[in-house]
Amino acid sequence: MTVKLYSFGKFSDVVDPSPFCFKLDSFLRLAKIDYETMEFSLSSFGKAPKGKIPFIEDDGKFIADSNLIIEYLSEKYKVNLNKDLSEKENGISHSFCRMLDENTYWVALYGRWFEPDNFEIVKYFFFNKIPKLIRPIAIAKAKKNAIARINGQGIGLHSKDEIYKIGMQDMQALSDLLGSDDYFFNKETPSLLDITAHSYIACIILKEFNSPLKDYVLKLENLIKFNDRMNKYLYS
Ligand SMILES: N[C@@H](CCC(=O)N[C@@H](CS)C(=O)NCC(=O)O)C(=O)O
Repeated sequence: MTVKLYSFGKFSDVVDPSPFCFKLDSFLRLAKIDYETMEFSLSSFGKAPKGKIPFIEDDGKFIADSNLIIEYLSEKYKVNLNKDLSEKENGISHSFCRMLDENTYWVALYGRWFEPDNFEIVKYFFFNKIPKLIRPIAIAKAKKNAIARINGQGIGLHSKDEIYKIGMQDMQALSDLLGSDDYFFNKETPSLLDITAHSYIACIILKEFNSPLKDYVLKLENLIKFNDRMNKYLYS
């Protein structure tokens, strides 16, 4: 049975501009699960069980949230990407994945929606299929929602410098944890933290977007080499 993956789809030279969708795509590849990516349109949000993307359809069931989907599929297909991790490594992996999904993500989102040049690209990618007449209304509504979410989460209440510093600290911690290893925890093959970290690094350094966070990450040589290694492992 083929899993249907509802994501945003290819953007620039990455499989998806959303780290949640990117991570899930990497998981499906690594786990060798048969899947097809459904074409994105704004109406995909209408089908989304929790109003967010990604989600999957499997055996007639719709399941939302990248991490819950990974848990569901890992159980169903008896896959454990963290099988070689010790309890301590598992604990560290869990904390870093949460840091990326629940903290770093918001800094990246801020960069996409609040840097005017980046926002022009966001507008084009997400809204170019919407009829021209109603496009400005759809964009204004989406921006209002993004501001509400960013402020509601709390990150948007900080100054621009503070926001980027928060993201830089996360990426520095990731770089420190990886050190000179090929994969996190010096394993032979990627684990959950590898695919999660890869999705964030790749999305932050996308050539179309610019931000102080991107500039910072580009200087973290081990993360850039890791990004290349993961691209080769999964996407070439
Ligand atoms: N916890 C969710 C987060 C998914 C998420 O925030 N997706 C964003 C796109 S990157 C979204 O759908 N945002 C639309 C909204 O919040 O209205 C996951 O891991 O899948």
